[in-house]
Amino acid sequence: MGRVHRSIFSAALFTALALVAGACGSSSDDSVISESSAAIATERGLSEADINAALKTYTPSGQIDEYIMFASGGHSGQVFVIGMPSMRLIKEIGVFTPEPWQGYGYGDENHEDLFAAGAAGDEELTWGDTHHPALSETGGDYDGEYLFINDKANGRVATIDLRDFETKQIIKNPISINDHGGTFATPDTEWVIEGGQYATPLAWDYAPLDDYETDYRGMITFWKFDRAAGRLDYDASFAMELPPYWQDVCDAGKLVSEGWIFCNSFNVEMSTGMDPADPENSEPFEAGASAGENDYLHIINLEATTAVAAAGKTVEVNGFPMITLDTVIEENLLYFAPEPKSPHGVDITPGGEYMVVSGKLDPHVTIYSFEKIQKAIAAGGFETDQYGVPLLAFDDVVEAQVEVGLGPLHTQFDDQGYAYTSLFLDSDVARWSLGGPYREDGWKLEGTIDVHYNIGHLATAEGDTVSPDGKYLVALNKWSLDRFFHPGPLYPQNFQLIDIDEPGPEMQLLYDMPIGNGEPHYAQIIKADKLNPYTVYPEVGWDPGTMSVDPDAPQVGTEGVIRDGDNVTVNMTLVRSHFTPERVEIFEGDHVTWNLTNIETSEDATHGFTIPGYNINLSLEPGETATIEFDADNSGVFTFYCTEFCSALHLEMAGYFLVEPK
Ligand code: K7E
Ligand code: CUA
Repeated sequence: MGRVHRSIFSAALFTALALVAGACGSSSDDSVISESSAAIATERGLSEADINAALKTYTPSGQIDEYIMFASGGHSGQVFVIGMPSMRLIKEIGVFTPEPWQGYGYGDENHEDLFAAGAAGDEELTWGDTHHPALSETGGDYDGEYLFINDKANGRVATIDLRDFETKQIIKNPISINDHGGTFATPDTEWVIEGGQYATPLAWDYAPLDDYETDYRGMITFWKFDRAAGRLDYDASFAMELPPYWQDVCDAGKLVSEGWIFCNSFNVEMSTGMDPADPENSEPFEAGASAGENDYLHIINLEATTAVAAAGKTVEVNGFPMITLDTVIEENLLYFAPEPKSPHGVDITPGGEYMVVSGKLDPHVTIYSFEKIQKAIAAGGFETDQYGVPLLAFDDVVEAQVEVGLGPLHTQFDDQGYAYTSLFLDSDVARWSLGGPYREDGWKLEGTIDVHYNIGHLATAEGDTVSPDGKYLVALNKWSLDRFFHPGPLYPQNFQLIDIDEPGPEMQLLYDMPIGNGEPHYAQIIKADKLNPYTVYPEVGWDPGTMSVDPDAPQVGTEGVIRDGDNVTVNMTLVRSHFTPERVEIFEGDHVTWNLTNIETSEDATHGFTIPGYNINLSLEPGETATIEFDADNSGVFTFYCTEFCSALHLEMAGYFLVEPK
């Protein structure tokens, strides 16, 4: 695993550099560029592979990355926006956790509303565990408009608008306290799927573990997306009750399999863990939940399911419609197929023909055929599981198995008919060829590449659309060990960029990017030119909550302090380099509504606003308006100021907030 240092510069490398210099068109001074570059390479001990990697990733100042990766931020609760191939962090989007730079969750009423909507009952939650980002799709391709992401810890989903890269919605699942297999969008983003994970009684209820098989349930929730509103439509959404297996990652069918949803599961053993009162007759989860040879791939007829929900064949659980397991079975909405050894992940091939599943404890990927699944369903005569769900026979639905290595987890696809599977135990990425319509030499391992270390998900460019780009793959590694300076005992994660452009067994490692802020799980990578975000908000007085002008937003000439009894309204504008008004004088105990508008129309002219001692902190981007509301319970003199170094006289962009004691 040690890297090769070459102190003596090779002739081959010198030639490579000369060729590159020639290719750049600077033919008049080829040798000058080559010699100076060669000297740097020699001094730094760079190999030819290092030079190639540098040439493929170095992004000169002012050049925009070709791809944008949206990575979950794991227990940071956020989403990371990363340019590719430079692997530069561009933004961390505040989602389930307050984020101070964006003034996210520090008084802005829009954010207060978001966090309130995401509360679990009375408990306001200020963090999440983001796992699976899902870009909105049109016709099975990313359209660059919205991003969804789940919070595994608390069973929530969020909607992010990619016009301003801000979180617009957080929904707490009313039935399930946790989730995992979300979010996944259907090919036209009609539905956003939130799959479950650890079975519990419905609606966060109580039931003893002795009643696991009768009272605990699995769950998948279908969130209807209203694209015109830019929100998931709570009132048009519903859930599906499932047996208390631990549903895991899901994927939506596409093209030939459009209209179907696939989720893997584990713990069909229904282990309830080690019972300290009865250690002789119980097992820890790691043994109990992987004791059997098979778990069940969940095959859900989405079209039939939405029709059943629309027909009102649901019950209300915590005020939310749910299709009961009995109805699921009666209406033929769900089928199971055996999956080998503790599966994790199901990924649908670009054409939708095959479902790829990996068993964590099986060295193969198992490939199911949608056509065979349909034939098996049509043939009927099934066995069932203990709850009565039809169980398709493994041999009837499997197309192929490919031995890829130890600890296979997730699979992505490229434009050359290859699939890529992460191997957690081997710390490798396996490249293997798809058969059927993809490659003549199908269903065989092509080659592997080392990654560092303990890879979870991987992501290829547009890799889970109907038309993957190939070109790049990012390995999302859990451990980084010897890759970076280690900042104390908590090590960063390691994103490794890999060149997958050349067909055949070889892939080239290009770049290591430390992630020092949470543990990303999945990522999606979109062509940058599909995104069309605002440079400034379209009009001054723009409310990002409604994505329209707020007619009551303060504007030049309407500033001031208005008193109505104990209620004080402050209308304030911000522009380089002053607040209007600069003095706000009120009384202790007043209820304050403070409206602010950044009246700038210049790109990047953001102003911040903080009131010390009140935990208030806003970021007002050009044109943006925001409102804060609070009780002035602390008397004294508070110095509000702009937190963005916006101009030469930025330090003068300040004011006094006087709260006179009663
Ligand atoms: Cu494998 Cu949450 Cu998709 Cu982590 S999950 S790796
Ligand atoms: Cu506005 Cu500093």
